[in-house]
Amino acid sequence: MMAGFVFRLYRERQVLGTGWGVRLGIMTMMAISIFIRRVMMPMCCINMMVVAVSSGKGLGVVSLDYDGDGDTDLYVANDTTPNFLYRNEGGRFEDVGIEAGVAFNAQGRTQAGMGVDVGDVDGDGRSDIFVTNFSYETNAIYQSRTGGFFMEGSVSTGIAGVSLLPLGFGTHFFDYDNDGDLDLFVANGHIFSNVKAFSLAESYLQMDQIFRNTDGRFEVVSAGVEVPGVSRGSAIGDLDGDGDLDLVVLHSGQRARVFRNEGGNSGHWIAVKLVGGMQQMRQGFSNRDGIGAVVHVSAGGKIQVREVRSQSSYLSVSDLRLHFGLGNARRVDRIEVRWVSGRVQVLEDVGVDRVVVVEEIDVP
Ligand SMILES: [Ca+2]
Ligand SMILES: [Ca+2]
Ligand SMILES: [Ca+2]
Ligand SMILES: [Ca+2]
Repeated sequence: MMAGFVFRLYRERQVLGTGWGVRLGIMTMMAISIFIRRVMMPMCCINMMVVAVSSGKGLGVVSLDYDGDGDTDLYVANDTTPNFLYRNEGGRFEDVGIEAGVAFNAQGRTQAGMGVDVGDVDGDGRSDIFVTNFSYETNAIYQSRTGGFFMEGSVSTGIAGVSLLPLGFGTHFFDYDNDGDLDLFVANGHIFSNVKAFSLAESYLQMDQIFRNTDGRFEVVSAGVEVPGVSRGSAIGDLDGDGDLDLVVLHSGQRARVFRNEGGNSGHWIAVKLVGGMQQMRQGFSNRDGIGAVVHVSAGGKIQVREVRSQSSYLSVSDLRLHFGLGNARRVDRIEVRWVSGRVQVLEDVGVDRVVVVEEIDVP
């Protein structure tokens, strides 16, 4: 079905160039810099601690506080081996993927596990996990339940059938229509250029997918991203600053594509940018970008939650600002920021359609 508005393929060009290309180039360099400083360096240390007890074929990785205890845990999507959920135990990490229900699909099988993202798709305040997989595998959505457990719900959410043939890589939970719930993007493309020679139902070039969220169920909509390609990484951000999230998709052997969101800003929105106290080298404060902080936004009778992270999708980094679609809500009742330092800051009665910068301070 049609989405009511579309993403417009703005440019299909080399990443580095002029105009949009320069912005993308800067974004890419910033992303790499952030990834190295905020992810790779900490991950090196983490791996030294956990690799002795777990081995897998990791492709996708994402951080999240899955148990809500205030420290950052890690999820790793593995290729054909059980996925890991590393619970943070005071700086050491223990793999609890199997007992938490996020290691296998609903049939108890391992899958290919490429891209991964985290978001609260059903509004219960707990993070759900999404993983893209190979062709003839469904993409997996691990829905949070109480007690730190998850249920794989690709069938019940409507994702299974339409993800069976495509081979997924990059992915995002994002509220593309600003109506207050998290929709889903999946970048698709096969890894075998000659796949037609042995599988007539498959193709090397595939179309990306937008899934619209309606009360926790997902339906593929025609939103303009259905351009055949060999998609791999993807990133989101409001590139043109008009209040809706745009898309950048990288391709194997092809130019990058920029999809500008045309009409997603019909609903109100707010974006939250965090600046941790370590920006001023203050000991005991949070990292500069607020990575790991959890933000609750209350507006229009709904509470939405996001967590700042610098990695998701597949080999990609998106804008670190947290974007919340607000629908018809004209004010935000409350913004609560829970920093990784343990500090909690609250803003009340905040205007919409703007970027709010929250700097970490000591609150009396
Ligand atoms: Ca935790
Ligand atoms: Ca949830
Ligand atoms: Ca939405
Ligand atoms: Ca935009």
